[in-house]
Amino acid sequence: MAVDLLLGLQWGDEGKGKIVDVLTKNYDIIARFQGGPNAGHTLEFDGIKHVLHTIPSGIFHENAINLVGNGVVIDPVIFRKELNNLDKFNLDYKSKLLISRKAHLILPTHRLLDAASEASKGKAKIGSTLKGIGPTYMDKTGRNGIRVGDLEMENWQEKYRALANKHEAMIDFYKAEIQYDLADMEREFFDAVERLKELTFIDSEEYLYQAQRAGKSILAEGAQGSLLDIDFGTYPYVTSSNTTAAGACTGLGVAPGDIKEVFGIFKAYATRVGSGPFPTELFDDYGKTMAKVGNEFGATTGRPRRCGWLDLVALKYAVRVNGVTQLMMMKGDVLSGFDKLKVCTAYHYKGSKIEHLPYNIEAENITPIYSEMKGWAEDLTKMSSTSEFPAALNDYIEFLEKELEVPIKIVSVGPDRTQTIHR
Ligand code: 2SA
Ligand code: MG
Repeated sequence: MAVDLLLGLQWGDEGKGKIVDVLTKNYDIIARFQGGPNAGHTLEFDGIKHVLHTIPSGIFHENAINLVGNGVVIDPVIFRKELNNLDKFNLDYKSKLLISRKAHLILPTHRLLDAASEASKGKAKIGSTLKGIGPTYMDKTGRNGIRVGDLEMENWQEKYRALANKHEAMIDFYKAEIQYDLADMEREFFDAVERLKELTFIDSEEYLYQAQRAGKSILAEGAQGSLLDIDFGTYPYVTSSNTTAAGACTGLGVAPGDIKEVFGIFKAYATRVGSGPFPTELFDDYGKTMAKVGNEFGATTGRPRRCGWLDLVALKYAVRVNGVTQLMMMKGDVLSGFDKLKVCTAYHYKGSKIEHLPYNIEAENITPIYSEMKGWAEDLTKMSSTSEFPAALNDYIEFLEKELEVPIKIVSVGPDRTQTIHR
């Protein structure tokens, strides 16, 4: 059996959590392969909204195994909170939530380093989620990190102490004015580690290999979005992992040839949370309406998200880098009532028109070139089949398919599981 991938094609918050939840019935295993509790994956069903950060979005299905892969970074404190939330729903997750031994741990001092680094950057800050993501991946690539498998060793606390001491010296180096009580944070951390240890740690690459041999189907769930990829995103305003398709190979240990479908998920408009370039960003009433109707606030930090028109230059780039085979368009319902819609199809860049994403997409270099389209007035949220779609929505979808050269197979018309229309 093959591995399918589901990835965000913009700056995150495309609706990956919702679609993974919808697709889980088709899979035996749902696996996260990168990122950590910076992610906020929102699922809605039976009138309840759930936000997951580290735990894969298949957890609410009885039969699916949910795997936190080696490419993920785990904060035991946040993980425990997520488990406590699941407890409220009497969910028996113990047998179906597995953790890779090779996943790295976010320590309390990683969070402090994230805060100190951001404070030291002033206006140039990344706008990170302050969850310690960057410093944890730095320790991973710097070969200093502590992994889940270390928790099974006798001496892991010595390793912890040595690393935390080093971090404290680094925090001093930043001279950042951050207030903290490390002893308190550590108490919370060590408590939470005990909870984490109640779960099953596995050699996940071996597990996935055997699962594939046994004919099991696997869905890899991306976090953040392609434009936040450490290599292909709008560097340095990116996250610290590979959010693109290749990240699933390194973050799970699956072979490139085993990947079959690549589901690319995008919003019918664009949003970004945190700093960094955003060529189609809107500061007018259209943008404000998107933010308000779309309820555009960070699911992890609560920060307001910046909103703008759909950027096809950036979207094409993401489709190509990921090898997307099927597209899913989210939040078309938010655009109901717009008298017109704009889609960016090219950029004016240093005096000429270009149709690819250049090295530097800072606002001063780029003016988006738009195609204007008709909007639709109809409320989409109660629709259950494409036959109900207004003509202007069909035109919008067909225009995007033609430009992107990939079919749009799902159109989401609201946050609930049931508001999902297959084409
Ligand atoms: P970090 O914390 O080091 O990964 O931040 C680096 C940049 O990556 C952005 N980032 C995100 N962008 C959108 N959604 C994310 N998850 C949360 C959500 C974000 C939130 O679902 O809403 O609640 O604010 C996410 N995670 C990281 C981040 O904004 C920085 O630009
Ligand atoms: Mg999100």
